[in-house]
Amino acid sequence: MNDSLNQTKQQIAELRRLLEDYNYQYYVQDNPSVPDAEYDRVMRELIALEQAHPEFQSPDSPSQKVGGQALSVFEQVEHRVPMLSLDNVFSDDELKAFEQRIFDRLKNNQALEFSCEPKLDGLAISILYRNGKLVQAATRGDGRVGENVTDNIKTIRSIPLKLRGDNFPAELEVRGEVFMPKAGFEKLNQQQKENGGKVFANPRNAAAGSLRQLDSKITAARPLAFYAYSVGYFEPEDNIASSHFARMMQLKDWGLPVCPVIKKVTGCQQLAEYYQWIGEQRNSLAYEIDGVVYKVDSIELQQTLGFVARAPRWATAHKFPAQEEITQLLDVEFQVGRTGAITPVARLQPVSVGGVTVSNATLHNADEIERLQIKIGDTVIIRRAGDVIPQIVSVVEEKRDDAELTDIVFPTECPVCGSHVERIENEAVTRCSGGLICGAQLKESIKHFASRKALDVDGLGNKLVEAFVDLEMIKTPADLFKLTAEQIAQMERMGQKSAENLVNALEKAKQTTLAKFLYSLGIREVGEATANNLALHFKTLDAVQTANFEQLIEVNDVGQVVAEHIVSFFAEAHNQTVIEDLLAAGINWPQIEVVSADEQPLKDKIFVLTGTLSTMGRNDAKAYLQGLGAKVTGSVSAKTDYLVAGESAGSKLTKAQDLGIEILTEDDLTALLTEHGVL
Ligand code: D41
Repeated sequence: MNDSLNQTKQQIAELRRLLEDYNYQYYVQDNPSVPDAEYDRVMRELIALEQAHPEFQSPDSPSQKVGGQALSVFEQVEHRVPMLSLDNVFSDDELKAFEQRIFDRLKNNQALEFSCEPKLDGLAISILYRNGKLVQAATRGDGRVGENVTDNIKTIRSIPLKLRGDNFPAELEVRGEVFMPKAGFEKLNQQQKENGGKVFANPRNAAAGSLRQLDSKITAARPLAFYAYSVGYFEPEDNIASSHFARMMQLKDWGLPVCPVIKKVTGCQQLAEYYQWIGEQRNSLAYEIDGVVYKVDSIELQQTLGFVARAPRWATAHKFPAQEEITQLLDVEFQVGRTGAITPVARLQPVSVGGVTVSNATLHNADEIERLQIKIGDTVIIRRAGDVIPQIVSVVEEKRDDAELTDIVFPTECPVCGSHVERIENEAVTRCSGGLICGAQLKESIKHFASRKALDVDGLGNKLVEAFVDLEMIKTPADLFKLTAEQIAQMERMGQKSAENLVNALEKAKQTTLAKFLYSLGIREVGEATANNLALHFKTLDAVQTANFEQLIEVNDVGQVVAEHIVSFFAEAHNQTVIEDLLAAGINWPQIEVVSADEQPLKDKIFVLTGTLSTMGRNDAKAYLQGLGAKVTGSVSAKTDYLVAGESAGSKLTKAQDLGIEILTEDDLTALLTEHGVL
């Protein structure tokens, strides 16, 4: 080989090593070492070199993660060691019985060590590494024979194509779960909806559907992830640890991702504690789980215990109570929201789902009804996940009795005010065109107007607002300020005292800020942060009202859609009248000081936000900071001035600490924003 070729070869090797390192830092250590843009740059460089020099192509190059030729069928693969299944327990009693069976078999009652991990809701696969190189991957199938999905598995970024270090067995079969993190699942379904593709019912189906693609380029585009959970066949035996937990740590050293909340415990009581602990974190985990798995930690004891009917005696899954149930769709009602959006709501035969009685579920919009092909009277599967409104997953076709079904008819008139409804092309939402003439929109607008982040009227509850509107005592938000204590005292469950308190609260609410006033108007897509940016940018109500589209999109965080909503809101004569009435009622705010761009208090300071903030969204925080002149970036570097660390901040926090960057807590941030008059 000539010198220049040799150099290219070395360059390719170096780029591959870099990318392998980045992947390891990112997926296994959970500590990204470079921004995504840098990763992409190196990847592009590698791909360009490999294309120019096909002689240096290699099946284990990180560039192979983009997918290859499509297959016509999946080949069958026999597993070297069968992939066992898992038994389940559903209660503490069943858990005790599991431990007792182990004691009986071992003829020993000594508390045992267990390794515990979440039970991911994905699909099991087996990956074979030969001399550290990924040579084959197969689905579990029936446990004995699975499907060869090597090309697809190779596209998953967290799965290394080459192991790290040198003390791994020459033949090593790694078992684990392929899954789709919640965020990726939401995003994928959004894309599928937009492109008219299949919408997946849950992350598990999405993961399975994505892995079983004959064209690995499709799999490559799907946000799949992997955690290893056991070792299958290996040879030679010298270097492998003798406990499950220690083996998982070895896999991690060799570059394979292992679930970070894996834990070693002793005895049945601690198993129950682990179950409780994971249950508490369930909603905040980035992926769906349906329980936890306990495994006797000693491999020697595992071998003594053996298995029955394909399930090991030394392991069990402790499942969370079912989150899905079957029930019947009794009726569909249509609710009208603040912006006129009409949402179909399913009324269900009440059923207990994981301990909570569910009698309503959202059907989102007309597309969802179409997708589900659902009719009133259908038997349906519903799912409750965390605190979100229950959803209908699917119709149980087998239980359909056509004679008992009624079609769901989307209304052509608003069910509340009778105005015509409109659906803009390519938008999923159907809206009532009635504006504040519509009682439902009026009620929701007034609730919003008086809410804590808007004018913050103390003592004006939802029921009271609804009653005022129903009795036609209020026709616009401005009418609130005309109410007298005598009128209010007439209302149900209102005494003279609380009526007076409400009048006082309304009086107090008149003193506000321009940002809160703009937010309180309920302009579509104008949240707290946008309202704040508008106020900081334009300084006066008049300037906001007269701003045109081009001027609006100059504002931080205001895109074309928001700008259009703002323009059309102020163009509406009716809205102008409401604003005039509100100002006439005495609503006022302090003048915003005009600060030139170079006097912005955080001018050119670079902030990074990480973790969860409890009092505001990360986007809000970003907009507030930008409003003060700061730059907000995604990754920590030596140039970063401040890192704002919310709840469960991870690798960015560690990195900032390492670099000696000033760390702000959420309280520090709130204090900073308050100091500059933003909050
Ligand atoms: O997270 C999982 N879904 C998971 C599945 C896990 N964490 N551990 C598992 N361990 C096993 C044994 C004990 C047999 C090695 C499993 C599974 N099996 C499993 N997944 C599908 C069938 C069996």
